[in-house]
Amino acid sequence: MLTDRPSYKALQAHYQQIQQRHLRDFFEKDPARGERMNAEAAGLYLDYSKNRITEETLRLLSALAEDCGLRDRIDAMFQGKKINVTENRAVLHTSLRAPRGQSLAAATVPDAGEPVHQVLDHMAKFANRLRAGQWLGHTGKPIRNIVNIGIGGSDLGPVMAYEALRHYSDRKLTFRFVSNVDGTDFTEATLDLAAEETLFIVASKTFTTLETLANAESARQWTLDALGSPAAVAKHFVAVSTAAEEVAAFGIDTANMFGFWDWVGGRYSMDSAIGLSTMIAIGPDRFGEMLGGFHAMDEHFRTAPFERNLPVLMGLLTVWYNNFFGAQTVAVLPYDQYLKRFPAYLQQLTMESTGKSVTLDGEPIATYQTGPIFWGEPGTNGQHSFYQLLHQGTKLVPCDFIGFRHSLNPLGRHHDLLMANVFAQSKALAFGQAAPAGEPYRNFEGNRPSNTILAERLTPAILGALVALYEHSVFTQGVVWNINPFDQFGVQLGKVLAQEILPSLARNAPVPADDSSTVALLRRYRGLSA
Ligand code: G6Q
Repeated sequence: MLTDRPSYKALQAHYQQIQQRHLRDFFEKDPARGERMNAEAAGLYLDYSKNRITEETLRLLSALAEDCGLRDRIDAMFQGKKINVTENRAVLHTSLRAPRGQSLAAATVPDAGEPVHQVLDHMAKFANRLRAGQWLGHTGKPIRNIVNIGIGGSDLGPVMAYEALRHYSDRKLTFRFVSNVDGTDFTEATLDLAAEETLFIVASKTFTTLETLANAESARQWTLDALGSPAAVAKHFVAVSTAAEEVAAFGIDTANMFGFWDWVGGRYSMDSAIGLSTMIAIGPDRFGEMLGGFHAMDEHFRTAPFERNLPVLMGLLTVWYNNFFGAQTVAVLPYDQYLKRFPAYLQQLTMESTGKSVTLDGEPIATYQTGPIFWGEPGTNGQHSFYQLLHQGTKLVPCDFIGFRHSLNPLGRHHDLLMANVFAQSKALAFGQAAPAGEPYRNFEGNRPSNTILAERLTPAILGALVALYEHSVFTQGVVWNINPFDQFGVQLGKVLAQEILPSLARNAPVPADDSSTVALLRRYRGLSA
């Protein structure tokens, strides 16, 4: 067990020594700490000096990572070992962004080498045709609207990346994302679109996901209603999937299918063919730059010493607050409007990965906490809503601030106003301010930790580096907690029960014997008297 490790016990003892110390005190005793406690990689600068740590804390956290075998686990991932043990799969999203001929796993997992680039070439050919107005719909008009249908990992990455890189996107094209099985999602997304100019990308690794298939069926019906002929499907539907048979059974020509592999987890798939909508939006070259940013961070993670390794540092700091300070959450606060869906994306990446309570050896975890709750909103909006709790609440919420030196939309003083807020917020959180006499409600106790991540500007490469930073931070946390960050059995039970319940929603079906709450709700839903 993690808590039995001497390196963990050493951290517990160290925590007792420094838990009362204030960030004001850390900076007074060590005025140069802001110049020293930073690290840089792949275009990202991380200032971690406003954390409740000393050099000794970092040394002990690094020792914990060593003790937990992080170095070997990193190598095992990059080499394509089957580290997703519960699903008996390799975990090779890093091979999706390795330059041609450079996948470290290709020798053992051949698909992780050249086939990755063949799919990228296929995607590029398709994206270029579509962007040039040469992919024609059933009536001969060029496609102008792209609707991605997918959910979870097949939605959150594409929608986040589309929003994040909108500045670089082809404005002649319209992009929509449909995920929810709630018919409102599909209806609103297609309300103002002409079917003859609309292409659906059905993105589903398994091609069995209920929500996605229901939306894809409705999309097919919508297309047939407008265009009249089943032949239209071939021109208006493409698929991104690992399941060729299911794709063919749906009626999509597998020549218009973009494949990937079982070693790409859903929430780690935005740089696979699942990113087709991103590539159509920004073009293959910029998509390649994004992959380059991912790869630069991968190489940094794989080779940099732990004490200068951004994902390792961020992962270990998350462990520090989660396991020693009892922090329940982490707030991610991007000061960039284009990153408005980044916190939502991170929710899945982090919580589906580390929301586990069984170790890799199948032991229940009783003596320590695993994944914290990740949440957030873009600044400065969050400042006018929940930052109150960050500054004066009773909970400790470590924060990640993300900002850029240059705006993609320079407008008067806006960018300086925005960035002044980043620096002010992390300062206020760290150092606080004493209340005037008799006004305790004005007290800012401070000592609230944060990281600040800065980059030049939000480019495709920087987005790739940022996502890889969090992916590998999550990996680091998973290694320390001895859990599998690559499965998601927690989503199964609800799915199974929904299938069981579905028949009893039909008008004449008997109400099943069930728990009294479920029965009462079913009766209410069906309009039956109690
Ligand atoms: C992510 C999960 C999950 C998955 C969706 C969609 O890691 O596995 O969010 O991406 O359930 O699955 P399909 O792509 O198979 O439709």
